[in-house]
Amino acid sequence: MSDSTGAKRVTLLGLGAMGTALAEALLAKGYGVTVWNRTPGKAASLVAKGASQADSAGAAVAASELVLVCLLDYQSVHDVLCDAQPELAGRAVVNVTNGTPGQARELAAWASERGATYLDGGIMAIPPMIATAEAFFFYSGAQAVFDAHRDALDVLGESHYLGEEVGLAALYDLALLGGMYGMFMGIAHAYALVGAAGESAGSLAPFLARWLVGTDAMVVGTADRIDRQDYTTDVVASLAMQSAGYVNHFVAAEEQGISAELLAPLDPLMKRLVAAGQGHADMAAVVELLNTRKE
Ligand code: FVH
Repeated sequence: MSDSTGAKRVTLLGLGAMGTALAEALLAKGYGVTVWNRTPGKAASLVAKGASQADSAGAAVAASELVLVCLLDYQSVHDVLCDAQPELAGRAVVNVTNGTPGQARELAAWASERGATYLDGGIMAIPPMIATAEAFFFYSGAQAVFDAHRDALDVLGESHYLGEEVGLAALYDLALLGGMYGMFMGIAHAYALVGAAGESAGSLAPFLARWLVGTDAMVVGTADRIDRQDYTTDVVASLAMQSAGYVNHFVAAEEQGISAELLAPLDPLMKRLVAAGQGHADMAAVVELLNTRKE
């Protein structure tokens, strides 16, 4: 859908930190952007840059074929889209709100019942990264929506379409966020440990950054072992060795007067594998214990 100037139109529902960054990126590339937000005052800076502010979610949805949704959570998405139900038919809804694969499947079915096509998205960026080379997005669901609106989606960041299974974008998004939070647990523990000894975080930072950057090889190597289901060949750092040394984290934490609770969950998993005779295996074997559907 284009306006009288020929500009392609995009509607954006939600003007939090991320929705505002998405709208700004589209405006900067010459898209005609209609915005709506529950708290209307947040649209002022975008209107000053050329956005049109709709006075209801329904009016915003009516304004463009492509409707980008960026709200706090799926409850807010349901609240907002329910108010715009009559206008949804014929719309391409691209929802980049964080959620679960199950929520994405449920919303896709709900949208389809109302005549809209649905693409789910996961944003792998923080607002200042939007429209830079560092930002990337996962998409899954209706390929027709992805293909038809790829130009607009590519403005926001590098687009990765994962397939028609609509839950995949949320799955990949949560997988990457899980990796990030796991890394943050290690970072927090490291700074707490040195901090309790009177060392500044800044004195450790260059070494910690160098150490963590080196984990990219571990990411790829672990994936290879998991996909081959072979945790034993070429092991240079066995579970038995790592489990034996892991206790030092708890002893040192106690000596320094800090909690080691962020590191604690890995300890019993390593011990279970060693007790089961897998001490010679690689740490990647821990993944096998996390699948609770396996007997
Ligand atoms: N910001 C970030 O770094 C991350 C990066 C990765 C992706 N996430 C996800 O993006 C979604 C939006 O995040 P956000 O940063 O824009 O969040 P807020 O600034 O808190 O804005 C929230 C917007 O949602 C509106 N809202 C909340 N509840 C309702 C509701 N019941 N009905 C209608 N709108 C609602 C809120 O409106 P208002 O408070 O201004 O009236 C904001 O527009 C999110 O899924 C992240 O996980 C961001």
